[in-house]
Amino acid sequence: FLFWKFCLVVQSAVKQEKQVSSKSTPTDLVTETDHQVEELIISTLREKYPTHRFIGEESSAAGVKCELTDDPTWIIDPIDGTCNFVHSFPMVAVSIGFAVRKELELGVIYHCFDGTLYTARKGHGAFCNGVRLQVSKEKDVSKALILTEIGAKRDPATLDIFLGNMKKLLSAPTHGVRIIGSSTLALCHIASGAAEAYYQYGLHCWDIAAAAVIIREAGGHVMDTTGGPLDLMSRRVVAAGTREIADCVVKQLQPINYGRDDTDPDDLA
Ligand code: 2AM
Ligand code: CA
Ligand code: CA
Ligand code: CA
Repeated sequence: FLFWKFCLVVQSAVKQEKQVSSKSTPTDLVTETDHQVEELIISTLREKYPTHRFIGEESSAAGVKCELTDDPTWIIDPIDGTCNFVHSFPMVAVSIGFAVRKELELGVIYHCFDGTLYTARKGHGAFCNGVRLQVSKEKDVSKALILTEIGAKRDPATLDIFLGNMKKLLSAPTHGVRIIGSSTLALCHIASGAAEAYYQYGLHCWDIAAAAVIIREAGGHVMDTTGGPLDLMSRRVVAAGTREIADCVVKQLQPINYGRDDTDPDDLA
């Protein structure tokens, strides 16, 4: 279906010379392909669904307001793992989520290097290439594999908290902590049961939307780093196969403060 068209653009661009530039910080990278894929996704979906709204990473970077309303909204990360893409490190995905009345309904994530397609629809299960996904049932954090990411913010204070959180989780003890450079694929690994938990500060709604549906439909939990309900605009997330592991991770974390994605005064009150 339409999705293959978007992914083909990423796949063929991987082999070519890339036009790389940086956005907010020198480590916050963007390429021509990020823009090209986002424009292609939005124009294709807009033609099919002219009344729907769109939130996309590169449109938001270009100044389009990132606002989730009650209207049907597509939430798009054209390339998740841009730094990996630039290096041809094989963890790159296209992620598309869909929400209606702020409820996440659909999630599709395509792993551009190995051709795995993760899909989920609320109430209908989660699948990887058509095979049903099931999260890990592990409840003991000492047997857990934990995933996280390093954000674009690399000032000493942020890195101290980041390393402190990792140290606490490693000495909890857990089996290990991994960083793969693609938050959407890391979240897909929680959905498939390949790892027990994921946490991250600094993510945006387009990093989480599609994966949240996939994890929930695979039987897992996606929540705020405080243990409360997920807020897509909060720039914080914990996901886990079981509530027990999620609670253990939440207890270890010291927060890293990022601004919200939107500026809706109701949310800030
Ligand atoms: P991106 O490639 O779409 O920018 C890399 O560390 C992972 O974290 C990627 O999934 C990356 O998405 C995402 N990411 C992007 N900006 C981030 C930020 N400010 N903080 C944390 N993670 C971020
Ligand atoms: Ca980015
Ligand atoms: Ca992303
Ligand atoms: Ca991206």
